[in-house]
Amino acid sequence: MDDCLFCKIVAGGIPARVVAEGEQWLAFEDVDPKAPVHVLVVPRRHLADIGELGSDPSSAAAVVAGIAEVASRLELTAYRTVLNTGAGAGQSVFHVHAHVLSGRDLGWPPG
Ligand code: DGP
Repeated sequence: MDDCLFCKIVAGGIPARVVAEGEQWLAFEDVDPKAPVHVLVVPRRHLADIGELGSDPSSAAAVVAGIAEVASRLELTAYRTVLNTGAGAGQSVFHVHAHVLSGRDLGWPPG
């Protein structure tokens, strides 16, 4: 997708601090961190949201593997994974991404 921010990051057209990557996924630091650790895990393929991700089991599995790899690489013992879906729930970039948050107390339930 030519006008997709995260497609541009995946393609290397926009710089990002890459934490880890796989054949079908990329993990990079969020530019506006909400916790000491705030990493985004995205499928390389453009899929708008979790609904589209759910129709691509290969990419869905890749995102989950990416989350696990980030947690392992950063030695996270406790972390939260969030996928905002729809503007009303806070999604602002419509290339599905999992937020991986850690490094502070994470209250429950989330706001
Ligand atoms: P969401 O609101 O759930 O769609 O999350 C989008 C996240 O993307 C938000 O936490 C900020 C992050 N973000 C926006 N633009 C950029 C960028 O250019 N680079 C990086 N690394 N993150 C970005």
